Amino acid sequence: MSAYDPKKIEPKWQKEWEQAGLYHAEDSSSKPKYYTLIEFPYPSGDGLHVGHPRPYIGLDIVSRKRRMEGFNVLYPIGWDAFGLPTENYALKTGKDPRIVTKENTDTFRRQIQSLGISFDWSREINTTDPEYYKWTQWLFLKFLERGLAYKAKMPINWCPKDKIGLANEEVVDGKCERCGTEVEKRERKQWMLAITKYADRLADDLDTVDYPERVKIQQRNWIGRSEGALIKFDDIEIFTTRPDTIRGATFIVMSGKEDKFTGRYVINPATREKIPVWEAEYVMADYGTGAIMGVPADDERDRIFAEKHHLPIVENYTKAEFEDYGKKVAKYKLRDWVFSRQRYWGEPIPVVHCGKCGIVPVPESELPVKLPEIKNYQPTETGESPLANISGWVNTICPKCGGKAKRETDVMPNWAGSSWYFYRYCDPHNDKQFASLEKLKYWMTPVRQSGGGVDWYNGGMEHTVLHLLYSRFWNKFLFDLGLVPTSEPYKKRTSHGLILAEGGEKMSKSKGNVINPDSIVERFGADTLRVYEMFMGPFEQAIAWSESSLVGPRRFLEKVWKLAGKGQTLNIDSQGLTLMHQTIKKVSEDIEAMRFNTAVSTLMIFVNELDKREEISQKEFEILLLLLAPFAPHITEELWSTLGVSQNSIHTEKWPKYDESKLIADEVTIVIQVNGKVRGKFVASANITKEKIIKAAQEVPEIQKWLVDKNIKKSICVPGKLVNFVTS
Ligand code: ANZ
Ligand code: ZN
Repeated sequence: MSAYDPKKIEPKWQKEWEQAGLYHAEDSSSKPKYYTLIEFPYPSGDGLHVGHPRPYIGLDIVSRKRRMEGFNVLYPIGWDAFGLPTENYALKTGKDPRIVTKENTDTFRRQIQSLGISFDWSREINTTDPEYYKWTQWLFLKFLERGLAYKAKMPINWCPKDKIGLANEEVVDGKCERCGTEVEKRERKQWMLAITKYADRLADDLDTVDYPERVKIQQRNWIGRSEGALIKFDDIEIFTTRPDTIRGATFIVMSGKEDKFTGRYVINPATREKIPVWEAEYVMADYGTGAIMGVPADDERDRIFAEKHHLPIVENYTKAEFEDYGKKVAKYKLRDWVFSRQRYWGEPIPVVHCGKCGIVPVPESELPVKLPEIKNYQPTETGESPLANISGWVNTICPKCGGKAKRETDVMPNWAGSSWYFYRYCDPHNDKQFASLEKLKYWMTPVRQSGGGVDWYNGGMEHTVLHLLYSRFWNKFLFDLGLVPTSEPYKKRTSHGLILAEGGEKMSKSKGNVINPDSIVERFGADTLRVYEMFMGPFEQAIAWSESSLVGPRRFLEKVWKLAGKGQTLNIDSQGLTLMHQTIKKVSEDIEAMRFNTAVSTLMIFVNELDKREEISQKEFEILLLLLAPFAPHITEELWSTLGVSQNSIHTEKWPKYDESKLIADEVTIVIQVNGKVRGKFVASANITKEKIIKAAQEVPEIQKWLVDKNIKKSICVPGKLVNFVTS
């Protein structure tokens, strides 16, 4: 038999699978459907690094197992390609961002395809494709039509270095998430999306989905719902979650830039006392009513403020009944979503400004509003988009009155295209609709379990309050319009850990520690890379790359390869049978729980056991290949094709089932020691008693020489495993 050579077999099978359309999802089928989704990548100029494929391989294993279980599986991929890195690169090099995007996606596609992931490439999408962003613009117009997209003068987060307005979510500790520059506040008219209208449902409906608990907690905290009361102190209305403390309120504080007494007094409606009105920075302008009652006895910040400014503190006062003050209201930390960016490489917001008619939506028949091809991407100092300089594009005709009008020059944030991409995969070539309801119903509504949406969505923890919340919001809005079939977009969400560089640092181009999968595939093969990435540690945890550890998985696959050349027997002994069924059970369950690392080690144990034998049965070898197929699709396909049991691809064969009655061994091997040293072994029935073990072990021929002329002082027995004779 020839040596294992992944370079020979991997490209061959990849080509064959693609030609046969093996992973193409059918839009209707007698099989139940299953929709697996990974977060589509941003095609950066650095190319793929070894961290990218970790989630792709994880869900590839799930997808492949589902196909073998008889599901019609949709496992798609595309490119989330608008955004700053490409624009900044275009700025630096003078290259058209379209060309840059094309080059980058070509590289990413080639690299991902070399890993043998079972994506349905016929459904590939790209958010920068006008045929795609036409529908992003169309969906925006729906928000506008329903009054959920609006323009407002907002103090926005402004990054003076990137010269761009940032969403709250893009500001980390007061600094720009992209470049680390201190963020400034600027007033500007911005497009907003009214996500706060959905705050309650976004929080409540978390109870209906299968997400990791910490993801739910993070989303709930981000939404930040508090139940409290609005109470009027004369004409000043305050928000409190503790109306029962009103008798302890000795001052009012309104939001302001510095601590200062306003000179005013108001009456506390509970005590009828005159209390002073102050201003301070610790009261946020855009939370609650922007004013609070100061209760220094019960609130820490109020106490500090009172002590600093010598305001009265009433320690013992009678608590009021909650019900006495006002009706209950809910306040939220969540803010409406700043939905415009003053940059070039994004979806143009499809409206025009007309002197007579005001804001006029671009008619559907004129979509997409295409980005003009321009030479200069430089953002303007005034904070306007580079599009504002393209007078031929900006000046247009009002669709309503036919008069002169100007196009909106803001573009959408790069969260727009990813807020709905999972619908487009269901119907990627539709030129009449963003996706037909019929196809969405097929792919997104439940077949077997309750709840609907994408069956299994895996992505990074860093997207919990950004993409994951935004897309839930879009989904709820579109659900209310009857355009999508489920009230939640994703039924189940899981997360993977990052792959770090060898030293445990984050991989980054600037640190020069990025590992490119190409060189790994070249030296070890894609199957080894796949098995290694699944074996390296628990899937949800971050873990450092280790080049030297790749040989383990490679040797494991070589062993599998060599098993094909072993002598064959028709019989499986009872212990072999037990191990086989235990392996099926463990690997099946581990995949469902994303315990890919222990699934691989279970397969390794199985292989080591088979490797020890002179002969193995065809059945055991078949089962091994079937269980290994999702992890190492090429080597298993190659060996399967030479077995001659079937003409089909291994990836369309049935996933093995275990037999409950075979899980417990009816025979065991008992090791015999004399004075602590292993001297032999024998096979016995699994329920053999201690007494019988001791007796039978002494009769084993190779043991007798160790016991001749010796007195057995003591026999130590571990039932089912071992017996040790201590002699004098
Ligand atoms: C009186 C009081 C007594 C309060 C007490 C708390 C404890 P959460 O849970 O975050 O909603 N508050 C209201 N509006 C505020 C604003 N714009 N900026 C800063 N603080 C504000 O907190 C609600 C509580 O935070 C409110 O209840 C109010 O203080 C304060 F023993 O009122 B409390
Ligand atoms: Zn007009």
